[in-house]
Amino acid sequence: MFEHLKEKPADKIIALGQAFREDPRETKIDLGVGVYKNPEGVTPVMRAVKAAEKRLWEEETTKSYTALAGDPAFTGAMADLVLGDAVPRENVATLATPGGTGAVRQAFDLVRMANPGARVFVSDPTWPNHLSILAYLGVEVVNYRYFDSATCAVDFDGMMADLEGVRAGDVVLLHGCCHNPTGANLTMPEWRAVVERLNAAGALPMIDIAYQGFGDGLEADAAAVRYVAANCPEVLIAASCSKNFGIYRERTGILMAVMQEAGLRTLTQANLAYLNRQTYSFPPDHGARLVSMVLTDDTLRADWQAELEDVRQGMLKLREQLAAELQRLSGSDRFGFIAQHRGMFSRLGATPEQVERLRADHGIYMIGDSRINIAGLNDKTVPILAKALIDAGV
Ligand code: PLP
Ligand code: TYF
Repeated sequence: MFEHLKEKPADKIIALGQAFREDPRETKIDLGVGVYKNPEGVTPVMRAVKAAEKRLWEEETTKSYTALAGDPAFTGAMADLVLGDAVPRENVATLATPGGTGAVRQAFDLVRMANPGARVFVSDPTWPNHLSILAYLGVEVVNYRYFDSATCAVDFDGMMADLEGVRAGDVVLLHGCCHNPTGANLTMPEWRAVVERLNAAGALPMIDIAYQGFGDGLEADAAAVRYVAANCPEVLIAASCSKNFGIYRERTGILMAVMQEAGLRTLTQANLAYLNRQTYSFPPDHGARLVSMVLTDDTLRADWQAELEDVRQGMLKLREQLAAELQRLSGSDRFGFIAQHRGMFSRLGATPEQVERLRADHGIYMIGDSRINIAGLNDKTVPILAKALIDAGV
């Protein structure tokens, strides 16, 4: 049977990580996969997570199954973190999932189940796994313009023009904050215009939020998703705990379906649980339990927020350093966008040839579309990257 299998395209981000590991040069710099690294290049276990893990080891009395939709303590705490008081909880159905990717997958599956004809509009560019999951599920994808390569900012006019094509029942995927791969984000007035457009068309917004706390802060990064949740009849939200809790390998995420018609909640909740049952039955609990412990214990939560804030400030500082160094070397403001972008990523606007030259000549690894992971830098490597970019003619 296996001979009938076809080759599958590799994940380019993961393949780049492999190439980096195989590069023998000591001076190499990894700006590839979106994993936070401290200035020493380490992805640490966050202090509050470590403390929760210790407490869990001492206090946990059973590892029996939780619930198909996950532990309510986790889904409730995450709904609070993401939604704040934007919508009453009787209007929210929740599903614990393996990572944000699990939430994205279950969301697309729910869309297909509820409306097999739905098209999903995605930003051009978007996270490659959005596209690969949609293709796998056989859901029709429509791109909307998002990034202006000349300014490295959002092409909002292009985006709105393309959203004119949205029809009733379509889904429009938006990044809640810290857009991956560009780092360019909508302003609040722009979010309001998008909501007005989608509501006029009868389309459903789906928000993927994988970096809450990495952009402008925990509350500020949730402002858009809260606005959309409060102002649209139905919204899907996929949130990841991988980055902001640093628990990548624990696979912890949540899907939320928000509806103004509270009478639909029981039906929607049952369908969410059904999706988990068909794919993997009970979702993983270890990471979810750590998250709910951290979020509901005042001391752990304060320490987690302080560490997350240090991480965020560190990335902002690197952005400013890189923008300033590039301004100094180029004698122009054309790299100012790096300090404007938010989150882990910036798309620099280099050509694939320039990206390849940076790798071959300098051992600097970034994604082929010139996305860099800001957290891959430190005080010493910022000037090295800046000089290499100018040398490569970026
Ligand atoms: N969505 C986006 C845009 C991401 O960048 C990521 C990245 O890691 C995810 C979702 C999901 O991540 P995970 O499945 O590791 O929680
Ligand atoms: O975009 C990134 O780098 C992160 C991490 O298949 C990631 O979202 C990359 C590839 C992948 C899963 C996660």
